[in-house]
Amino acid sequence: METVTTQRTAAGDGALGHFVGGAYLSGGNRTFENRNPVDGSLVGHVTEAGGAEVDAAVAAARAALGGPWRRLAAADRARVLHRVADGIEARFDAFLAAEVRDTGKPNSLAALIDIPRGAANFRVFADLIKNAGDEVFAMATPDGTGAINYGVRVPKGVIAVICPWNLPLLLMTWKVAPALACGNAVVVKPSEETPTTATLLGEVMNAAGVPPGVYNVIHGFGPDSAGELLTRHAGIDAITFTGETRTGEAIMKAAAVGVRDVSMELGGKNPAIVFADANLDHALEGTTRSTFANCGQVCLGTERVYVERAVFAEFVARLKTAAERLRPGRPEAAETTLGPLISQQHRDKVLGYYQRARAEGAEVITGGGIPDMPAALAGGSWIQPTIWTGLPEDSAIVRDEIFGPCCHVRPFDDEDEAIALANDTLYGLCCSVWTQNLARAHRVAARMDVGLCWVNSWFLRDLRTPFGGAKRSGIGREGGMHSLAFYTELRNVCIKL
Ligand code: NAD
Ligand code: 6OD
Repeated sequence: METVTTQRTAAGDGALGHFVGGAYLSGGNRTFENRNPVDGSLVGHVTEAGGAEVDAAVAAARAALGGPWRRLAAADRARVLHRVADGIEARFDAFLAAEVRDTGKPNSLAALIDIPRGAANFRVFADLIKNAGDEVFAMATPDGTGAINYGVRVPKGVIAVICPWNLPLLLMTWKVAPALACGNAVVVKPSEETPTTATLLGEVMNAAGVPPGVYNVIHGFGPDSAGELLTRHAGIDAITFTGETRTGEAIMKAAAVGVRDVSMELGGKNPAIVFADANLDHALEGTTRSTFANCGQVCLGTERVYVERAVFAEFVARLKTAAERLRPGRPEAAETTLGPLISQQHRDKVLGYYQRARAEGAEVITGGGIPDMPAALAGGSWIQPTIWTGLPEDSAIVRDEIFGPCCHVRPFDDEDEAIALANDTLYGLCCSVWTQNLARAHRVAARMDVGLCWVNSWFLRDLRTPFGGAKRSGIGREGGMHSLAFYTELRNVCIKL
């Protein structure tokens, strides 16, 4: 493997390399293209890891496990992680530019959500590990002397972190921060669509004093490439994954060999329920965001909306107006409120659903195609925000996760019907319930088959709370102490007095 300079690699000038043992490396099977979804232009080439690079990254992480990181006092690790957060904030513009080039999302969105959350994830888990207490149980013994049990958190080892492309820095650091806080070493495999911010983070890790090998990044695809090589690697102790349910199933099979632990944050087909007693302005604002934010590419996004019949017509008309007000355009333009989809391939998939909806007789309230864009942006993967009504609940449009800026809206007549419709899905990630009736809010929340239930809000996050999905939306919970539980082995020490 050839070593290349940090500067060249992180700037995207030449092929983007892996970050292994604190240095940037090229080498691997081949390079692949990273394209900007705004206009299809080439962002740069990326080096795809083969077996040798994956071995090197895992070896670097294993070597780091024997080094100082895991032995540091939690407060000292926390100090380093705060410096990582400082480093992201100090290079805010570089992270913003990289994230926007890879994803095409508006600068305003990435500056408000993605990059600040990248830093916040490190601060939250740094503070949490510093203040985490341990369980202690005093017990009686037959001889009367007694015994004391206490828990000791030990790092799980080398964690593989496999990431999607929709919120690259946010979702990667959401897992890397608690893993490092607990004293583990990580090997990150960013999505092939969005490789840059994970790579840039290597520079920040070095500057913050994270020892070499604690944070590693390898690039490539999933099946028969870096992702599969990493998840099958015997040197990996646990796998944390965010992505599609089908990919999660493949990774769970890989994890079964060697009985490795998994955390799975998977797909969704999330409902919103709007009762006639809701504050309709708030429900519309929330549903506009939950359906169209990030061009619908949010796992928590709403693709099914159930609206009480008394307000159905008004709600649909106003959601249509909100969708038609969205402005696609260059990410840096202040008026841009809608980016493109991540790739032409993903647009083909979403457009396939748009065509299918028409063929199945949906009423297309708005959208359904590709917007007219200026010639300079014609190579981008632009798509219209789309709203349908009139499809049966067994339509693929209502059942499959589309992951685009679209939703199907259907009226309901009473609370029981709304709950039954919302729960009639293989997924169970989240829902939004809109009502001003407090008793109803509690009643409905108790009956939703989901991991996260928002009432009169959407994507309102306190990072100490459990995050994860029910049914095919995932296994396990991360967030707060739940992350610490996943990223550590809890050892019980029993001392006879
Ligand atoms: P994806 O499953 O296609 O890919 C995710 C990652 O897995 C990529 O890095 C990919 O290279 C890798 N991968 C693919 N096949 C693999 C294999 N066999 N072995 C190892 N690695 C493999 O998902 P995506 O298209 O990048 O992201 C969109 C999906 O992610 C949607 O389904 C969305 O709902 C889901 N998602 C879920 C959450 C959540 O918190 N539940 C958050 C964000 C996205
Ligand atoms: O906010 C988070 O911590 C989180 N995991 C969000 C997931 C968004 C999905 O696209």
